[in-house]
Amino acid sequence: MKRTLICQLPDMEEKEVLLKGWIFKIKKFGNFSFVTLRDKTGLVQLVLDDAKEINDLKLEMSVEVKGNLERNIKAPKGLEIHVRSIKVVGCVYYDLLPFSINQSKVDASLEKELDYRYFSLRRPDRRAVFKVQQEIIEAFRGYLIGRGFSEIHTPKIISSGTEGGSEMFTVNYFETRTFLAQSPQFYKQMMVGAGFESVFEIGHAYRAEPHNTWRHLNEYVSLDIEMGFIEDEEELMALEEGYIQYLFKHLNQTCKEELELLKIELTELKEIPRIPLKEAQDILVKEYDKNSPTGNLDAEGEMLFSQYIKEKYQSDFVFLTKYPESKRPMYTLPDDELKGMTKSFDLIYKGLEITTGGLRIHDYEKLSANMVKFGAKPEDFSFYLDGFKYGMPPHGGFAIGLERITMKILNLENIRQSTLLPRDIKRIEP
Ligand code: AMO
Repeated sequence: MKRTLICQLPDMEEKEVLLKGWIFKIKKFGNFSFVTLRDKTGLVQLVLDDAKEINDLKLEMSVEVKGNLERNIKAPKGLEIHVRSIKVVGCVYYDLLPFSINQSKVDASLEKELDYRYFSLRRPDRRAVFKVQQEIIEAFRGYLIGRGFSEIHTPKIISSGTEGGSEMFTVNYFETRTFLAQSPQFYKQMMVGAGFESVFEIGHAYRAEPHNTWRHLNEYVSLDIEMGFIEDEEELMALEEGYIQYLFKHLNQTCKEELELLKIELTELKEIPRIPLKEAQDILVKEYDKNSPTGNLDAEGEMLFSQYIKEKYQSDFVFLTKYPESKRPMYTLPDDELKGMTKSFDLIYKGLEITTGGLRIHDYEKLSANMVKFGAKPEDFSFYLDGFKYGMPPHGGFAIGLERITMKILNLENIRQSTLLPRDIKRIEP
């Protein structure tokens, strides 16, 4: 007999079916029991009346069930399975479950849920986060391939940093000290110059940031884009805005059940306001008496400014533009019309930066000079810099943090909730 998935049951006639899954709930009555079976597609009520079979069942065993599908308006979703036989195919070895997963409230801390990730993800609402995440990636890929982009995969073991600062993990690579990539920045630029013109990558990035916050991971997935022959950063912001509009429509089509389960409503996205950083800083002082660090907003500033934008423009998103040279990596293109500023931007979504992007310096001599200005030795970067000797076109790009955008779409409080198996300063297991 062929297996039926729980999601297929509503469209089937009343007949005998074979289901496979886990025992999610057991409710015993006098001479019968209701058992909820869970598979990857949903939940269904089983009706059992064999006392021995019922007594042998324990929560979370995996089982194969043969029974008759019957319609019953009193049953959840109007369906139940009258069980003829039930076979345990995955035994359990516990006295007490780590915590209960079949109640609406979870009786475990986030840390405990993460310790038992293989178990907590059995909750349909926890797994729903990752279905949404899967579709964020699917939409990213679909949107860009539809616009002629090529997907690339670049090395994560690298010889030098890309983003400046000291936030790098070292790796012993035979006799050499190497690093885990902070981003695919150099390689995505290199591939633009190599003739692909427009590329994207979905891959891990590593930051040895020594702080444990609700928005930082030490390993995250970066959705990267780079494109050649563009004139200004407005084109990049338009591309990202287009992606987010496309994404919201895609999620409403592909994740209807998950969004309902997680109580998320995604309304059509309007134009995203674009505001120079300096103006945002001035608004923060004027409206909230809030001072910002030089050349950036801090976490509180991002929150307050998002609040302001929501009230003024009814937008959950805002692009901050024109960051100062001193606060951007050495590859960022200075803005000739605004001394000391760059042609770069951040995208803030519900109080959190989810993207950095901008135009890059594409002229070999200017890039070498900028490296020196930033205190780097051009010869240390020759593997990257030399590619600029052969007609590198004007180009730019951006990167979206996958866990951050997932977290904000789903209104989660901590980035670890949108990370399958987080790596942070305290956690490298499971
Ligand atoms: P940046 O360093 O700002 O830019 O990173 C881009 C985006 O990646 C996400 N991100 C993180 N997510 C979780 N934990 C972290 N520790 C973390 N660090 C970064 C954020 C951030 O906006 N090369 C440039 C991008 C470009 O210009 O194309 C870069 O990596 O969502």
